[in-house]
Amino acid sequence: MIIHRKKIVFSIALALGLNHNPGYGQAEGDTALIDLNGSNGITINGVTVGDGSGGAVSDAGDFNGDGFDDVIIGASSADPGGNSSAGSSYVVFGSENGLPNPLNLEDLNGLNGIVINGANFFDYSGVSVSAAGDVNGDGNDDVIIGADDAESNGNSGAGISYVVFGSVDPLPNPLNLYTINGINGFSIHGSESNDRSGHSVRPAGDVNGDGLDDIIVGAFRADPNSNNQAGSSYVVFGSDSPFPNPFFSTPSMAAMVLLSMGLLLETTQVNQSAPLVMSMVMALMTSSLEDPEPIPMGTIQLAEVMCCLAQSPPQLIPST
Ligand SMILES: [Ca+2]
Ligand SMILES: [Ca+2]
Ligand SMILES: [Ca+2]
Repeated sequence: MIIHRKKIVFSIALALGLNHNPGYGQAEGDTALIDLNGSNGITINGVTVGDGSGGAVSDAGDFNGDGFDDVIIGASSADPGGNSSAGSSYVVFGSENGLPNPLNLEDLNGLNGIVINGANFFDYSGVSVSAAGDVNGDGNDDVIIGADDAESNGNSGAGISYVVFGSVDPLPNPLNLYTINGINGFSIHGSESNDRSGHSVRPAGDVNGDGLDDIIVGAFRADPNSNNQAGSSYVVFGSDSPFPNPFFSTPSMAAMVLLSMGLLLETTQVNQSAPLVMSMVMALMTSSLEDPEPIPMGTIQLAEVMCCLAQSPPQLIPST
């Protein structure tokens, strides 16, 4: 801890031009960030004033499948397409040929990396970024991007997290998150206003041991069981069956799926479009039928719904 503080102090001193010589706060052999020269590391610079690139950083696995690890950088205050703070995230591809130093994010061209832009203004996409593992089991590493201020299903600040599937084939550059369609990735929508789901996103390993990587999404301002801002976290299991998109967010959305299968009679809970219902039903129908587990009606929780959609569908019990 003390060492870290020294490094921080030293970095500040450098930034202020107070000290350019090793000695103050820098032990022999330390490397100041300003000394990165391309052979010992590189600097990656943001595009525009106020973008805030580097507010979140992570490894990105091997997103483009070329055998070299990639990184992902969030700039949640970026204004892609003039949309204030829609946010941008940048996947920078690793390379055996060396990377420019500094690497300017505006130079990403689809070959050396891609830009992933937020869907709507003030979504703050890229507030969290991470490798996701291989969520869909196609052999390519995927990434996950949080947009914790995004509106979901009319709920402001519910938050949306986007899993973008990696690919060896070139992806559009820029890739806009509003084009995520269930084939190139899927979106995980928060439940209630101001849940801020996606404020944190991380890979979860393989929690359920099915060989597919899982992810975890944090909603630190969720109010489970009427406990104000007790917070909720959601583990979403990977699946090699098609994901519904958007991924259900609320119990009422789950109810729609069940209703559409003739298993729930509470029509007041249906308020979504037919295509969305159909996509969810298709996901259910194409999922594995192994190890069904009954889920009682009326007690549908988000995590259980995620389970039933992402993994094997449960044996549904009709409402009485
Ligand atoms: Ca790569
Ligand atoms: Ca994948
Ligand atoms: Ca798994």
